[in-house]
Amino acid sequence: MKSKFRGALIGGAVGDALGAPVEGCTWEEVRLFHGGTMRYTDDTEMMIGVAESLIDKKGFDGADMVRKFLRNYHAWRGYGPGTRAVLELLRAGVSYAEASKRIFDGAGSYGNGAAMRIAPLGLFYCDDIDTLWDMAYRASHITHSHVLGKEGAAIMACSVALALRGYREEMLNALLARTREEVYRDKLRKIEQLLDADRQTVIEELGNGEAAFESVITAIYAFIRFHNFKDSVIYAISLGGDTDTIGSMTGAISGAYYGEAAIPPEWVNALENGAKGRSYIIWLADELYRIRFP
Ligand code: R7I
Ligand code: MG
Ligand code: MG
Repeated sequence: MKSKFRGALIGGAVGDALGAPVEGCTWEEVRLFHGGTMRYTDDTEMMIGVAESLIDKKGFDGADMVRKFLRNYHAWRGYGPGTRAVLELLRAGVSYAEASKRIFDGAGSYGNGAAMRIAPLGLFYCDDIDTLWDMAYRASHITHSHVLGKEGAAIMACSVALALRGYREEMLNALLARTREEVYRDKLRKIEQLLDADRQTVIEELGNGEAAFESVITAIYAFIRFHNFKDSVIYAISLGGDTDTIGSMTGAISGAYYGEAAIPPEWVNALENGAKGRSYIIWLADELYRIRFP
């Protein structure tokens, strides 16, 4: 179980860092790339904030999570424009109940920014899916008030919890039993018929974009289609589009399922290891584990 906690956090960071240099590229461009130290992006920086807050507060605490996000924020890690705007509002003192509702003309964001950071919550509340679903909505609201942004994050959190508990394809029915939004239900139902599909069909049917409903189900699909960590994450990135985020979410789910030992050591060793780098992320995973399974 401890190895699975590490797998989820390091797996997410590695998927993010592998996908980062090719974010927005086509598969043809992805193939032309690679080498060097791998830097993670906003996906992992925010995941670290979620983990830190859960550890400090021994559970979800919105005001504290806001503080963690602001303390860790480095614009150069490549935040989405909506999240950047919300973090500025929060820094200016707007309450976190309000800030996320002010963007996209009051619609709130349905970007994948809430889903991409949620893995630690899935680990923390792994044994209580009702509470997990509710907490995922609350943790998402800090930056993503659109219901599709929250639902995507709840599905991602639930996938991590189910993977930790040994679910693979069986997670699809468990997710369908929870998910209310039709765009997600529709894509979850398609996964089993797409297991041999070519890339173009997968991109058309499931998506590879920055909207949560264009990427969360794609990450679950990449986990289910292959039978080891490496193949799933390489496949996720090979779809092009929002590569760091789909790579990160696939890495987190796969890491929770297979454990730390399944992650290629050359990937882990290439991951940046300065302040809040690889060693710190492993420490966060161990702390979360220690709190949940004392
Ligand atoms: O969701 P968010 O934090 O973005 C995360 C992405 C990941 O790929 C990271 O790796 C990083 O690169 O950014 O940031 P948002 O700006 O809230 O949402 C992402 C995008 O989704 C936006 O830039 C919009 O293009 C789109 N989007 C919307 N468009 C119209 N109306 C999100 N919500 C809306 C909306 O309500
Ligand atoms: Mg990113
Ligand atoms: Mg991204």
